[in-house]
Amino acid sequence: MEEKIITAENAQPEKRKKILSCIQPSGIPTLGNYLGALKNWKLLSDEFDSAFAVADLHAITVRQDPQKLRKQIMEVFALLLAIGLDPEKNIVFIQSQVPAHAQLAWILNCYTQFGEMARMTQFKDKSQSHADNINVGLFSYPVLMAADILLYQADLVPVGADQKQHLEIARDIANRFNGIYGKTFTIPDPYIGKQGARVMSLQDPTKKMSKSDPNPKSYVSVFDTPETIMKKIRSAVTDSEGGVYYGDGKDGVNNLMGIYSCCTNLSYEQIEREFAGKGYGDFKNAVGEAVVEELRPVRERYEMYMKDQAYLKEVAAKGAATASRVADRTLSKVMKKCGFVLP
Ligand code: ATP
Ligand code: LTN
Repeated sequence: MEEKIITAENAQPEKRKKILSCIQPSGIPTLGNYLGALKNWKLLSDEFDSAFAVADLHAITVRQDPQKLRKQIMEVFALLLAIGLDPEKNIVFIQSQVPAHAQLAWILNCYTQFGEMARMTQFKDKSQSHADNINVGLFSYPVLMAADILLYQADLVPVGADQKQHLEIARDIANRFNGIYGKTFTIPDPYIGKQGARVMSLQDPTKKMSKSDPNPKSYVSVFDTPETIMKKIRSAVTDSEGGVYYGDGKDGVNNLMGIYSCCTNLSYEQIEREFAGKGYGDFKNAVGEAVVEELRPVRERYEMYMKDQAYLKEVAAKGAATASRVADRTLSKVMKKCGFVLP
């Protein structure tokens, strides 16, 4: 058989995979958001064609104060730059500035079943914690998330473990649409980093650390000062036994070990060796210091970006224009397939 010689002319460059992820501006991001999602985004952004957004449309599924929301959107946008995402190489944008997200979400709503949404764990949890406002947006939240992902034909979606169920729905919706109309959407895979996939609350280590938790002692915010971080980690709930090792019934210690491991790259065995014969006081001090050092450069860059709001707005507008070009291509394809008449 004739051997095919690959030359510069006939080479089919392997298509770079695409990733997309978003974070809600529903409060100040926590160490959980950072270790579970943002840190991976930076690592992956060097390797993939990437788009990252502030999911502000998602944030209004829970009642927000307009002034606070406006502030938080810009804070989280500044944070995306502070973690090192390069807006020249990645698409970094604000979801509501790209109308295609809301447009595709409406269409996909009509290809999603009521029963599929009703069994979403996050919907059940949030309907309990916001019993006075179980709005339809909260219910169809995963459809908007599917629209975010499918518009960019993302291959991979880096998220924390809590978002796995929403990713499965996005895949189901995409498969269903492709089944009816022929291949339209790339089927996305979740990318869930091993460590930090689920950082737990410092006050109740059976619950995930959440930026909307009413008790600020339960989370470390990425903008907390070193003193606050040390105080919060020192008051983290552990157990009365005293040994630093990973095990059943040691949720608090397991959580701190996970955090320490993410910040230092040490394995659990190495951590157990480091703290053999030592108490929780020494351990918590070491965890606190590791977290302070991990977040220090992020906080410093964040403070620098926040001083220049005009620059942030300009970067966001450019990001939205680029995002719209990509998203509109997919939206037009979908609209044609559904039978709409394009202008
Ligand atoms: P809220 O608490 O307002 O519901 P959230 O922090 O859970 O918000 P997002 O802001 O949308 O949710 O999350 C952004 C990313 O951070 C997602 O990929 C999510 O999986 C991840 N994430 C959130 N909390 C944690 C956590 N405790 N541990 C690991 N990853 C997390
Ligand atoms: N629901 C997500 C935030 C989010 C998202 C997305 C994540 C909105 N749209 C698209 C990945 C891809 C959450 O993490 N709570």
